[in-house]
Formats: sequence, structure tokens, C-alpha cells
Amino acid sequence: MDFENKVTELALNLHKIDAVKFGDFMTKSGIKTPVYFDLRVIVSYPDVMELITELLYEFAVANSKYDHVCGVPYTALPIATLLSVKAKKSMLMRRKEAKSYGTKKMIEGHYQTGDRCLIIEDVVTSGSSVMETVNDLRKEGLKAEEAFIILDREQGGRENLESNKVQMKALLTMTKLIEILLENNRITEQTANEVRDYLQNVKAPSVVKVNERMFLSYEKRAELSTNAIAKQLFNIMAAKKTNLCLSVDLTSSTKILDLIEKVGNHVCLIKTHVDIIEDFSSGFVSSLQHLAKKLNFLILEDRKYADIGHTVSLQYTRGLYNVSDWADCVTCHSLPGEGILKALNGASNTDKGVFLLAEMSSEGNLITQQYTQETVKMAEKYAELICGFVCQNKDTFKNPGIIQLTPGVQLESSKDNLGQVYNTPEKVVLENGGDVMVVGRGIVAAKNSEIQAVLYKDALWKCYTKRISGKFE
Ligand code: S5P
Repeated sequence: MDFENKVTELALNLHKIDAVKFGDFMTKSGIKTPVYFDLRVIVSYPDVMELITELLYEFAVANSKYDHVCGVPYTALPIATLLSVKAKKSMLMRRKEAKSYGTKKMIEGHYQTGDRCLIIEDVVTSGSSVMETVNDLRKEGLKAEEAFIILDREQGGRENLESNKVQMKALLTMTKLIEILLENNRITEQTANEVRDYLQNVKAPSVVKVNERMFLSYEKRAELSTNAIAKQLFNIMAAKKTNLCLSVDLTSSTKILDLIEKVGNHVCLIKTHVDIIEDFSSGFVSSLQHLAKKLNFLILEDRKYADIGHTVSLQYTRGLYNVSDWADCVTCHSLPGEGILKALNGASNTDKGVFLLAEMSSEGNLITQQYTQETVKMAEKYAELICGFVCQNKDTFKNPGIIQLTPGVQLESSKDNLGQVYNTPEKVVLENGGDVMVVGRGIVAAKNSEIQAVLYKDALWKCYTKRISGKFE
């Protein structure tokens, strides 16, 4: 029997076993509907189970590359099991609630970060159930980009899933089902029209579009980084439980080193502007590097390079500061064009990272949306060089292996008198997507910098843990 005939047989069978019923029903959300699906009953009909498995197998295996299958609990679980066995692919199981003991894992089964997982679901209306499973898989660093569905109610689910980067394939749409049942005299023309009218008029609500980066843990993101410094920074953040970067904007090297000695334990990154130091020396650099090793943080020289490639390569590797010798990463503008990245890319043979400025925190800056987008695009070719973007918005980029470095942070939102704009930790981490937050005067100018650094560290980390729990979206 060919595929189309099998689909017809499935439609007729679903009607026969009362998995699809016509009449006056209420949906879960209290909307009247002339058609009702309950595919839970299929477990009582091995022939139907077998047919569905066969159809999904032909549908899925022919065109998809995947490592695991995962059913949306509960109705699709037995189908996913049969499919996994037939396709000889491993299965993953998503819990509905995390275990209260042991590992608290949401996903059971063996997998590796980056594995592809195919989603199996019975019926899709809005797509929100599929997204719950997709989100939990993505939190584990799995790729969940395809969903195979028995029946698409055609009420907006496909669009909702697509906007969250999930392609949906359904064995049957509601339109097709009605057509088959009508052709085979299982329903009247009037019932068919009622269902068609209903489909025209009742759409499921939109499912919130999520940015994967917003709920993946730093550990998982480290595995997805293509830049060695980003990987290290994610791992330091996870190990030290801090996403605080201190900007040591002081002009005396002793004061800088004293401050770092006090707060270095509480930060993942120290950001310098070496050209403001009045007594800069190579001794300062070695003390800084010594502290970085001892207290486990990385060093960012916030040089904001903005010249032609040739000049930047000299600025980076030569002169009094010899930045490439000691800084793990630097900041750089995209304004001069790609040559600046080429220059930085070829300038050192040890692991280095570049934070590209895609947006600025200061009032009235001239960066436009188009400039930001082009900057992100420019970075795509330099996956091994770019460790992140200096930016202010979560939608600036999506790649979870890259870090959003966000300056302009203080415990209370405010401004300075030279155009700097501050946002609170909640706003920066939860709404704006900051991964590493830069605090300068909020800590440096405080009476007790250590106490203040701990306050910032705790506030920022609390927001991060809330963010990855997914409860804010
Ligand atoms: O857009 C930006 C980019 C950067 S790197 N806005 C910024 O403020 N910065 C830097 O972050 C700035 O050069 C300064 O070193 C730090 C913010 O310091 P604060 O004292 O205003 O917290």
C-alpha cells in the first residue's frame, strides 16, 4: 500500500476508534469546538499503533538526520518508543516534573551536547506542548529542530513552532482528515463545513518566541563555543558562580592590583584600560597575570580598536603596552570593516578572543540597528576569533556559544553626567540578555569595594539562575 493510502486508512481508523469525534465540545481553554481529538485511546489498538509507527518511520527516516527520538509526554511516548525500536535510534524521555531527589534531570537517557533529537507528538494546536519538550532538550544543549506530528489542527501551531526554529511535519492536517472522512461518507457535508468554518475563525494563541541563549547554562554554552577564550570564560563563570566583570578604571597600578587582590575571587573577568595607567610597566603586567592565575579570572583589555587593519595589528602587538602578549581578549569596533578582524586574527599564535562592539551604553551614540546587524554578520566568518559582542540587547545575536558582554550596570538605574546610562542587574540579565556584566564605578568608587563586589556578584548570579530556570519568559 502506498503512503497516501496508508494515510487514508489511518484517518478512517482514527474515526472508527473514536480518537476523533464530531459534535459540540469545549477545549481546555474554554473555546467551543465542533471536533475533538483524543489520541490516548490508540494504545488499545495495536494495528493503529503499528500503522502510525510505519507512517512516521517512512516520513522521518527518509529525510531526517537525527541521533534520538523523544515523545512529548504522555500520549506520544509509546509511539516514540515503537519508532525508536523500528528505526534503531535511541530514545530520550522528558519528565513532566524534575525528580525531587538525585540528579533533578529533566531528560532521561544517554546523549551528548549537540546531538540532534527528533520530537514526536500526537496532536498540535498551538505548539506549546511541543515547545515545552523542545525547551527542556535545548537546555541540555541538544538540537531539537524537527517535530513529527500525527495530526496538525492548523490553528497556528506550525507558525508558532517555526518562529522557534522547529520545523513541523504532520501525517494529517485537519483539512485532509475532513476531506478523507467526507469522501468515505463518514461525516456529512454539514459537519465538514462546520469544521472548516471553525478552522477559519479560531486560531490558537501565539507561543512566545524564545531565544535559546537565554536559558542555556554557562556549562552547556562552553561546549558550544568555537572560541577558546569564550569556552574558558563560560567555564570560569560556572565554576566560580560569578558573571561579574570588574572594570578597573584606575590610574595607578598599585591601586589596581590592590583592588584586584581584594575582589578577584568574586569576578570572572578583569577589564583594563591600560592607557589610563600613569605608571604602567611590565612589572604591572606580570603581577596582573599572576593574580589572574591565582584567583582564576581572565583579562580583557578594553582598547576598542577602530583603525585600519595594518595599524591595529601594530597597536595590538607592539608599542609600550604590547597587549597581545598578556590580554586574553580585547574589544574592537567593526566600523573600519573586516580588515580589523583579519588583523587581530593573524596577530597571535596563542588562544585569543575579541569582543566586537555591536552596541554602546552611552546616550546618543551613533550606532544604528543596521550597523549592529552588519557587525554581527561580519563576525560570522571569524568563529574562532570572536568570543562575544559588547551589546545591550538579547536579540542582537542568537549563537549560544558567544558571550554578551554588557556594560552600564549599577544596582539602581541612573546616569552619569557624561552620557553613561545604567541599568539594574534584573533588567540587564533577565530582559536584555547580558551574560557577563561589566561594573566599573559601582564597585571601584565604593567605600568598601569587596563588600560591594559581593553584592553585585550575588545579585547578578541570582538573575542568571532565574533566567536559566526559564520562569521569567
Ligand atoms: O558601550 C560601552 C562599552 C564599554 S566597553 N559602554 C561602556 O561603558 N563600556 C566600558 O565599561 C567603559 O569604557 C567603562 O570602562 C566601563 C563602564 O564603567 P562604569 O564605571 O560606567 O560602570
